[in-house]
Amino acid sequence: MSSKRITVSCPPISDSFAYHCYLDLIARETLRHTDVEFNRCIYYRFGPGDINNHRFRDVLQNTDILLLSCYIWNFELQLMLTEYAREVNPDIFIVAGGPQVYRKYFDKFDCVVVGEAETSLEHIVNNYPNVDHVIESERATDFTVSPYINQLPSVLDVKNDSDQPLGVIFETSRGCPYGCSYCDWGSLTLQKVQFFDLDKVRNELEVICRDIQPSYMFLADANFGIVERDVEIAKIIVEMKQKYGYPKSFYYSVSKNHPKRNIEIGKILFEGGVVDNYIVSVVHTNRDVLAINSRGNIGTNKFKELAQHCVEHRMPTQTQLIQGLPGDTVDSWYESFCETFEWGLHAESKPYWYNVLPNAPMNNKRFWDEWKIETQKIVFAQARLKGPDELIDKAAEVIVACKSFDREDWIKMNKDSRWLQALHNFALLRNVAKYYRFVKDIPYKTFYRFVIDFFALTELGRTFNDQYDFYLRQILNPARAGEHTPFVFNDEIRMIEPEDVLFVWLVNNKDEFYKLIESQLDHSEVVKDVIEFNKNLIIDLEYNPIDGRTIHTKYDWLNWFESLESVACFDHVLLGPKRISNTFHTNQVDIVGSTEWTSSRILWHKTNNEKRKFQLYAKAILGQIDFRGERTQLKHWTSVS
Ligand code: B12
Ligand code: SF4
Repeated sequence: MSSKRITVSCPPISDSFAYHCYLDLIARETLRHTDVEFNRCIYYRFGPGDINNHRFRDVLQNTDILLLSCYIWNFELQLMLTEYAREVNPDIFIVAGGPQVYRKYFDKFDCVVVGEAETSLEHIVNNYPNVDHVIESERATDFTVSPYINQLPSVLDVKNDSDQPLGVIFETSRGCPYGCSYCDWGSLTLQKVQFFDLDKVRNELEVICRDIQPSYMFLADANFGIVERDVEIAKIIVEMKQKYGYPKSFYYSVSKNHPKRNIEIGKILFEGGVVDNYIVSVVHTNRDVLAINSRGNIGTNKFKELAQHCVEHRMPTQTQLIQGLPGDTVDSWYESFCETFEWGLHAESKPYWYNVLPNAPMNNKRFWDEWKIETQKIVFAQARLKGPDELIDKAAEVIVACKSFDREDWIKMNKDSRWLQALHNFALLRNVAKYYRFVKDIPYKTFYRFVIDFFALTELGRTFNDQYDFYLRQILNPARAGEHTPFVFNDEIRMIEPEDVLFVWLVNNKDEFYKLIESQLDHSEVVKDVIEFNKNLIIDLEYNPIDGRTIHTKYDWLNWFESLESVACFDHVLLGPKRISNTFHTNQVDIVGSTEWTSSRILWHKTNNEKRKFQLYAKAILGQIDFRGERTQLKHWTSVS
């Protein structure tokens, strides 16, 4: 009997940010003692054009078993491929697995695996077509062999075949003991964590960094830092970076508890130049909201402690929040956002929309009925898309209303988020707000509520609010569900996120913006001076490193804010800065991040082409979406008086 031919299809989220072929390697490794041969996997994105042009005809006609690895970002593609495969090869046997396969679609496939591939594939290959339609695979327990080491030629084959940077998924454990109701960690939440053999981890890392040399390495562990040995693993990753220069960048999900260990790991990776910031998965700060969504919470003090460690190590943070959780309201969302500032998390904040995952615990009738959940199919990640193919599978089912907030509230929450990002994260008013917080004892939520409400009455603020409002209403329109709606601002489609648009709009009108602020805050000399200081820190399109920038201050702001850099959160009123007139100058040309992804040069002064100028500015100042709050301010000053 001739051996069976297998093709794995696992298109990544984007070709230019691609984690290519992990499932292909797992399948090859799991079936290494079986009489099978593999075609090169479909490791890239494709569209209807590829199907119509019969790009996959030969490979599918030469396939006995097609393995589809299904995620939110490729499911439409896999369905398209399934239909086409049956057309060109009626005998093909199609097996689907992965977190996005759900009951409604089971009949499209000959076999569906719920759970891990390692414990189901051999059975399927040896027995098909006589296998159950739905297989609930057993938990895999043996993780001593490495797909990367044993299947190295296949990875290198994909790497050579692709003209895009290679990303690899890497694991040191599987499973998560928690059960946040919005999450679907490959059906492995509320599960015992299986830890991979440490020698295997080390050897695998060596092969990945020495031989594969990935641009991105994504650790798929649910809670890195959950055990002491993760510190050791972090050190190994840094050791590899020093030895081989790879991975160029590394991404991981921080364990929910163990703040001390998490910080230790964060510091090792940050100082080792593999991560740019420390990700704090706050989700929400309100305990009731967290409880409704089964998110076991970390005490406020633990977050404050964590923020304090981050400032001491000069490690920028990235705060992850989820907007639209059942139980949330406009006020609690706004307060939650501002509370993270109180904890000392000032740089990038990422407020994600609540994306309903088909296999998440919350996706049951009881919860939906209880919370009267309403969703809308929204094409998100709307900016930075390159072409129409990128739009396929970017639609998500987003919670836009429920018992605790309606659609109008959802719009309001979005507006508040964009303003808080632009004003605080991107630092348009961060210094002024900090002065009010630490010297005048005005909480961030009070300060920003006043400012945001004030701007809503101005022409400047309304110009953004009205257009953003229009955009949000378009995406909420049931008739446009699932349609791509670009954000049009001042007659132009914007390829940056709405918060970037707001920031750029205010920066381009910065004289007016700061004048309006000055008119509203108290008119003392010191407040005027801190506003002027904050204004001068902001890098705008007019900044030119050849001439540089000179600032005159009446108060000693640079030293005062520098001393605040080691204090994360407010606990008592401080004295303001000394009144010392000073002049500072900078010719700063570099934006220095921890890795090459977040480091860049200021280059826009070298061109007179307005469009190009803006592209260079956006790339340097807004470019790395995970690190925006650290890039908008001039940081390197020398005293000239
Ligand atoms: C890496 C990653 C990403 C990368 C992209 C990776 C890529 N390939 O391009 C990035 C960071 C960009 C990303 C983004 C997002 N992600 Co993500 N991501 C992951 C992560 C950490 C690893 C995926 C992985 O490869 N795991 C390792 C493999 C081995 O595990 P596995 O996928 O579970 O596969 C096993 C089984 O499912 C099964 N299996 C899988 N395929 C097949 C096929 C066959 C034939 C068989 C038999 C078995 C089988 O066997 C495998 C091994 O046992 C997972 C979490 C996790 N640890 O799994 C989330 C995860 C996949 N992401 C998730 C989500 C929600 C998102 C976002 C929507 C988040 C957001 N709100 O922005 C976005 C997507 C936005 C979009 N639509 O454009 C969800 C699930 C989504 C879904 N249903 O597909 C996950 C599970 C995390 C979670 N919170 O619940 N993600
Ligand atoms: S969000 Fe994180 S902690 Fe919560 S269940 Fe998912 S993987 Fe586990």
